[in-house]
Amino acid sequence: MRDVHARLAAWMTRLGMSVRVDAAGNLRGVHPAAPSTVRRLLIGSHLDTVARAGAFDGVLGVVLGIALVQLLGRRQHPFSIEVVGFSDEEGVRFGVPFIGSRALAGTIDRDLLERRDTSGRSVAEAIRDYGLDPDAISEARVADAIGYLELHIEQGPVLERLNAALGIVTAIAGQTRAQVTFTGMAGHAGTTPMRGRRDALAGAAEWIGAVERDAQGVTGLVATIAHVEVEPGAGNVIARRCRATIDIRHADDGVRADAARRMAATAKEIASRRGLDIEWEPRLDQGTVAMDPALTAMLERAVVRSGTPLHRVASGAGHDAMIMAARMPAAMLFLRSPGGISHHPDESVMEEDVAAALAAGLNFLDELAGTLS
Ligand code: HGY
Ligand code: MN
Ligand code: MN
Repeated sequence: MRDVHARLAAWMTRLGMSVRVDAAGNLRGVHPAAPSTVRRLLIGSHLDTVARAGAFDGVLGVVLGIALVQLLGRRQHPFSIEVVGFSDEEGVRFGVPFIGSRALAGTIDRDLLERRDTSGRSVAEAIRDYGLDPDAISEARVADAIGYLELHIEQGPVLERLNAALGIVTAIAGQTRAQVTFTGMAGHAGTTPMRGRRDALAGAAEWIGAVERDAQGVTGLVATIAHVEVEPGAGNVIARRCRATIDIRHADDGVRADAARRMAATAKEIASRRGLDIEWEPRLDQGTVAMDPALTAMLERAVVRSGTPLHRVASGAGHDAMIMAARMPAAMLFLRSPGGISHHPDESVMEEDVAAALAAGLNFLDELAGTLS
């Protein structure tokens, strides 16, 4: 993150932007407006990634924000532009996402600062380790922005299937995340009869299959169990404990909540039948968020003016825009993901789509300025 901050801060500074890192580790560069106004547009995305990620998820939106400032040159709009590189959107390290954007939205609480990573370091300690002051986190909050724009890869197959360069995001699907712990009893793999075992991993495995079958049966529902920790983890010892993360998403909050309830009940049923203890620890219950109609209409006009065909698409992936939307009008523009590939080293973008996004972005700034003057 230090390297990314240094590289992007150098680009921002060269463009005359004032650059800082706030108490949540967000990189923030401000391009001043015409002197007479204090209004501010935020353009941002996240700089953190998942493990073994691609090179565009998140960072593309920050670099495109800087590129828009560069393309503006001496042109001034009746609002300043703040480009934000959020510090932690994926939630990989602490199990809860959107830490950076929650600091700007002012929704970080003590619980979040106390969450610990697998080495036992808390969010607050990690902030201190980086050389920042977690007690100053409230200063990261943005109170007066006129809006938030996020440019991001689609991370799915829709735009490619439509042979479309860009997509206007209508809404961002809600997500439920939890950690589920099955606890049984360790035992000797060679001497313990199969009948009567309290095998935590076997119980979790039965649950994982049941979750997949459940989600396959509901249109638009996705449920993913992708991180499993087994104790003691020796090949000749029956697993005493198995911790698994579950990630459930659907555009309709009711469908998602019902699925979460069903999948928790299934875990409980399997655990009791197998003599296992079960613990379901909620990590996130984020509702579906619609993008702001007025800002999205400006984005649509901007795309049409740039000559790119207009397509609207819902987002299955979560984004900082869903957090910022709680505090200000938010809009998102997707770029096509070749092969629908993301969260994978082969993630890519097409240069002509990046050019289309920048053209639309510049038109969006004009559209926004037109509504203010
Ligand atoms: O998980 C997501 O939806 C995003 O990549 N943070
Ligand atoms: Mn991601
Ligand atoms: Mn992302």
